[in-house]
Amino acid sequence: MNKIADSELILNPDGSVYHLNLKPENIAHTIIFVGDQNRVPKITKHFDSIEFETQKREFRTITGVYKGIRMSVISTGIGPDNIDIVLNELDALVNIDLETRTVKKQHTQLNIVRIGTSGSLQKDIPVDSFVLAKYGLGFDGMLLSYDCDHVLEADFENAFIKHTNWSDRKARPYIVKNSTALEKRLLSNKVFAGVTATAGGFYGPQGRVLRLAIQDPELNSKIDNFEYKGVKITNLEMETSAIYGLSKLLGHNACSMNAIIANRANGTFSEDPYKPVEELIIYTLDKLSS
Ligand code: R1P
Repeated sequence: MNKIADSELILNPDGSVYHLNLKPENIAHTIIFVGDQNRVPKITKHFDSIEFETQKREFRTITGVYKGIRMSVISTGIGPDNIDIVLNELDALVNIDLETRTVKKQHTQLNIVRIGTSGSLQKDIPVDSFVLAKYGLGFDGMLLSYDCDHVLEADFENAFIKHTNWSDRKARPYIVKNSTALEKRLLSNKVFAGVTATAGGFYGPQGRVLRLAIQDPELNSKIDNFEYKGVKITNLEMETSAIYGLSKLLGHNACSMNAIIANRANGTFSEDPYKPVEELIIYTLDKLSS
């Protein structure tokens, strides 16, 4: 068995994984991701009990029990680069023996649900609504560093690239499906469903113009009116495609839920963005425990 070198899987002196500061016993197998570290206690305040808490940089973890289910809530910070760290280190906690630094024979699967905030790209998906991502569409290119063709939706990607006349100078967009099992548990008529697009930045990469011109000013409207087999691109944020891609590669289940706090199609922003986030937290906890 190949031993993973100290430089490749970095552990802290106490044996915890380098960025997340976690040991295997600190995490549950049902994990909620949020972007903002201050959103972590907004979820765990609903828990019946808390057993563990830690933070390093933007990565804050609280583990406890909600209605009899052990869960961990982890903040990922902003962006796909952070998701690369979080997913790989969480997977190492369950699928690598940290003592021998070898991959375990028995695979452990995690259930990962993101509770995020996002901007809608469709006029009819208003602020304060919820969106579930059937697919993640990555503009960030992060996943493409991995051997990943087998988890990608190639026909869907090609249709999108053709429709948008995507520039070769930018990373190729990639599309990955969610976990159908988690979608079944989380979807209802209170939730819009579609493709969540993920950008590797907040301003230019999402088509926002302040002082800098962008490569394709028409891109957001081309994204709005793209449709593939009846599925539309609903919203734009910064984590979902990376979560879906790495989860699928590593053999974990993932589903991403976003509270819509901005509508990019009509230029509106929620009057109280904390309200839909709080409502999505309660909705998601309820669905995960029923
Ligand atoms: C940008 O403001 C951040 O907010 C959104 C984006 O994906 C990005 O992380 O999500 P979170 O509120 O979950 O962080």
